[in-house]
Order: sequence, then structure tokens, then C-alpha cells
Amino acid sequence: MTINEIESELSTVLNSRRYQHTLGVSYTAASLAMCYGCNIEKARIAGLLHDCAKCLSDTELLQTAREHELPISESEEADPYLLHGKVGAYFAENKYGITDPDILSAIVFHTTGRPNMTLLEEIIFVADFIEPGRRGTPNLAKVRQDAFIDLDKAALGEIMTTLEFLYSRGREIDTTTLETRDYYQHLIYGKE
Ligand code: DGI
Ligand code: FE
Ligand code: FE
Repeated sequence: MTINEIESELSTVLNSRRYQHTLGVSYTAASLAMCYGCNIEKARIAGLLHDCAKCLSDTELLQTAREHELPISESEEADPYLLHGKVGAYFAENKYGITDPDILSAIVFHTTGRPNMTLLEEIIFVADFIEPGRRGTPNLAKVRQDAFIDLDKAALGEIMTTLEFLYSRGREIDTTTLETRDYYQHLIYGKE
């Protein structure tokens, strides 16, 4: 599928709010790709498709993951929306014809990040958080500013903000989210 074809399909499967967010992530990812010398087209495609499974209910996400034998972690079992990255990558490959493993893994890890992300993974992770349509998230201005100066610092700022939110709500924390925090904290400050 071309970028235009992907966009028009997404405009039918996502609600308007999610579709606008998707376009925001795609353009933001393209801008970060320009800034850091990543492939712009890959960034646009990964941005477009990162939430392509977000329209599924928790039950549908679990069902789809089981049906296609995608591994389900304990925290995904407890909070099935965490699966929308993995299921999204499955759709990207099987419905939208994306074969590039770099794009697929950027979709898989866009919610939790992972230690030592590839440039494209980190761009999608950060673009998801800073895209212009996102409002009301604490530290947004700072992470937006950092994003175009020091991508690792922006990724860490994003993780710390997300963890604070999750702790305050008493939500299940995915082990990958914690590993991502430890990795970027160590990378930036030299301590765990
Ligand atoms: O899909 P989006 O809303 O655009 O963004 P996203 O895929 O980053 O999902 C954001 C949500 O994911 C936000 O409410 C925080 C949550 N999240 C991130 N890491 C974890 C998590 N939720 C749980 N329960 N555990 C995590 O480790
Ligand atoms: Fe998402
Ligand atoms: Fe998103």
C-alpha cells in the first residue's frame, strides 16, 4: 500500500480523534527523522500505523493475539490495551503489507519503549507523546523541546511522566517500561 492508501484505509477504521492523532504522529515522526537523519518515509509509515489496532476492544485484542499466537505477557493480560502495539504490528504486516522489520518493531514497542531502541523505534515512541494534538499531559512542553535537541532525554522524560501517571492510578506496570526507564536513566545519568 502507498502512504495515501494507508491513510484512506485508516480514516475508515479509526475514529476521527484517533485518526487526527495518527496524522500528528506521522508528521512529527517525519520531522524527527529529518532532525536525526532517519528514513523519512519509514517514519511516516510507522507513525501512521502505530495505533492501527487501537480501535479494537480489550476482548478483541486478546482474541486476535491468541488467534495468531502472539505472546501475551502478564501485564498485557491484566491491561489488554497494552497489546495494541503487538496486534498493530501484526495488522501492519498482514493487512497493510508492511514487511520492513524496523517499521514493525517501532509499532510493537511504541507504548513501552525498550532498552536501546533503534532510531526509528525511539522516534515513534517520542512522536506519539509530543504530537501537536496531545494536550494536558504533564511535562509536555519540556519533552517537546528536548525531542529536537536530545532524543534520549526526551524518551526518558516521557517514561518518567508516564510512570508517575501509572503509579498515581495504581496501574499495572509492564516490565519493559521499567527496563526502558532503567536503560535511559543509566545512559543519561550513569546510574540506575
Ligand atoms: O495509544 P496512545 O494513547 O496514543 O499512546 P500509547 O500507546 O503510548 O498508550 C498510552 C497509555 O499507555 C498511557 O495511558 C500509559 C499507558 N502505558 C504505558 N506504559 C504502561 C502503560 N500502561 C500500563 N498499564 N503499564 C505500562 O507499563
Ligand atoms: Fe498507542
Ligand atoms: Fe498513539
